[in-house]
Amino acid sequence: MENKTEVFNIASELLEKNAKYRKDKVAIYCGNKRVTYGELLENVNKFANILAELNISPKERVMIHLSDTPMFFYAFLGSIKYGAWPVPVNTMLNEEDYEYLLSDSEARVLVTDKNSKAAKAKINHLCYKLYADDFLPYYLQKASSEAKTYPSKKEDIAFWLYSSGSTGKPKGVPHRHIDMAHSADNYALSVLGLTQDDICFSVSKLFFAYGLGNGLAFPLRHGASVVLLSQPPSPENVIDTVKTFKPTVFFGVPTQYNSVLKRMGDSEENPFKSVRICVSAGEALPPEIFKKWKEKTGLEILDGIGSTEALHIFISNRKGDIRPGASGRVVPGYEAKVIDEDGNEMPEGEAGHLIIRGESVTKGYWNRPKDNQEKFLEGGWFKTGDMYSTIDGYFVYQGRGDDMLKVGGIWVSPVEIENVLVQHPAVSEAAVVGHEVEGLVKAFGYVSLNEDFKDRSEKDSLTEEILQFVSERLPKYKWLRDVYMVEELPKTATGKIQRFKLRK
Ligand code: 3UK
Repeated sequence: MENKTEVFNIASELLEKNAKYRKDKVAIYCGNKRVTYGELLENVNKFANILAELNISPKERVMIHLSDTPMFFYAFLGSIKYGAWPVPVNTMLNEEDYEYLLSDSEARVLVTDKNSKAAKAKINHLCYKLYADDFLPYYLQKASSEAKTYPSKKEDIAFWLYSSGSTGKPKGVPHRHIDMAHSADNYALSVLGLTQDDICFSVSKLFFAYGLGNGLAFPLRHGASVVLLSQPPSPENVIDTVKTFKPTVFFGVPTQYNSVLKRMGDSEENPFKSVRICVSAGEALPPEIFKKWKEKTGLEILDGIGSTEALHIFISNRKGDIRPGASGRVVPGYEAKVIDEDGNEMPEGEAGHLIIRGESVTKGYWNRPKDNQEKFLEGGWFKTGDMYSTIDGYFVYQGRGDDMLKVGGIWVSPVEIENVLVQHPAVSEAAVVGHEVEGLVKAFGYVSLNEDFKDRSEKDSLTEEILQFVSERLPKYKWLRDVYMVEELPKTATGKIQRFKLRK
C-alpha cells in the first residue's frame, strides 16, 4: 500500500539526491552563468529563508514574474520547499492583468524585476515585492544556505499556474507535489527516455506548464542539465543557444519551429546536430512543418497534447511511432476517451469531446465552482475542451469545442480582443476568429461599422487605424493579423455572434 501520510516535498525530491550524488555537475546553463546542483540547493534554501524572514506562512502565494533565469528556480523551488505556493505568471501581460492575478491569488510576495509591468501593478493587500535585478541577490547572499523541508504530503498543493478561458478571467490551477513527479516519471521517461546525460532546452518559457516540465521538472528529476534562454526566443537567439550549448532534447511550439526553419533558410549548416529528440506541443503541429524540419535537420518532431490542467503531455507521438497530423497515443499514467454530449464513447473515426484522467490532473480550479462543475466529471475525468477522433488507438485533433484560439501555442480569447475592438469609435460590433496561415492559426478581426463611418472612402487607413488601436491596448501575442469590414456579423436568433460561420 502506498503511504499517503509520508512526507513528500517535490522541491526536496528534485534537489537533495542530486546535491548528494552530483554536487559539482552543472544543473543550469544560462548565458555565461553556470549553477551546479550543490549551488542550486544552497540558493533554494536561501530563498526559503527569505520567506521565513518575511514571516510568510505555508500555503501563502508567491507570484513569480521572471524571465528564464536561475532566480526562477530559486524562487519556485524555494517557495515549495518552504511550503508556500509559488505562482509563475506569463511575463507578457499588461499591468491590469497583473492586478487581477495578484488579487485573485492574494499573493503575499511578488518576485519580479524593478521596472516590470508586474512591479507597477496596484495591490490592495499586503504584498512584499522582491526585485531580482535589485536587492534580492543581496538578500540571498546574506541568507543561510541551510533550510528545513516543509513536511508536505504527496497530495498537498505545491504550486499554482494560471490558465485562460474563452470568457472571463484566468483561472488558478493548483497542482500537488505528486503531479510534477508523475509527469516526469511517465512522459519524460517513456516518451523521451530522459537520462542524466541529457541537456534540455525549452524555447517555451518556464512560466508555461509546458516549459516548466521541460526546463525544470524533467531535467532535475533525472539528474540532467538545462539550458535557459533569458532573452525573448527570436529564431536567432534560439539557433545561437543550440550552437553554444549543444542540447540533446529540444522543446518548442509549432510557430517556433516554423520561424527557426525560415531563419535557417537554404543554408547547408545544421545547427541541431547535438539534438536527439525534438518535441512540439501547445497547438497542433502542421504536417508541413514536420516534413520540412526533418528534411532540414534529419530529426522527427514528436507532437503531443498537454494542458495546464494536466500539467504536461498526456497523448503523444513516439520515436518510431509517428503519425504526422495526429497527436499520437495515450502516455502511460493517463487515460483518454472521446465522448458525445451524453458521455457515450464515440465510435472510431467520429469526432467528440476529449476527456482525460491521470494522477497529474488538477483536482479543480481555485475558487471556481461553476467551471469545476462543467469541466471535472465523475470518476476523476477532465473535459479538455478539445474535439478529437480516434483511429487504431491514435488520437486526431479536430479543433476546439469552444471559440478559444491557440496562437503561437498561447491562449488567446476572442472575447478579450472583441472588447477592445468595440472601443474604437468606428466599430459597431466585432468578432475575432482564427484562420490558418501556413497551417498555423492566427487571429483575424471582423467588424461592422457605425453609421458615420460607413461611407468613409479611405477604408485602408481605417483598417490600419483599428489594427494600431488593438496593438496599443493588448500584448503583442494578442494582436490581429488583419481586420475585415463587413456589413453585418452572422448571429443566432438570440443575437449571439456566430464565430464559427466566420471561420469558413
Ligand atoms: C491545445 C494542442 C493540438 C489544446 C501544454 C504541453 O498547451 C499546453 O497547455 P495550455 O493549458 O493549453 C492546452 C490546450 O492547448 N493543445 C496543446 N497541445 C496540442 N492542440 N495539438 C497539440 N499537440 O486545445 C489543449 O486543450 O496552454 C502543452 C505541455 C503542457 C501544457 N500545459
